Amino acid sequence: MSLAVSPSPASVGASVVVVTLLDGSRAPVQGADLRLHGDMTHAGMVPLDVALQEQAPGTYSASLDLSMAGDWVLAVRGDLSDGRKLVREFPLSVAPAQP
Ligand SMILES: [Cu+2]
Repeated sequence: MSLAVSPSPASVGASVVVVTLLDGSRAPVQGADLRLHGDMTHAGMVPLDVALQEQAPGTYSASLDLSMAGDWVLAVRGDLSDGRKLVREFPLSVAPAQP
């Protein structure tokens, strides 16, 4: 699984996250039910929780509003169509809003 955020590098504001899911032979994994949970590494933030929509085979995306600069952790959790579960965390450093 890989995760990309645009704009890149990430900054405060509207962003798009794209998760690419490939199997062991690098074929796209279709039909997964994926959610993204975003939280910061300090206490007291309201976390983000969004569903990722499959845009193309094995490519899932969602819009995010990154509300604060600093260190985030984006956790992707999901159920694959064969019943397996998936959890993976991606650290993300978010810069202040760009002018
Ligand atoms: Cu914060």
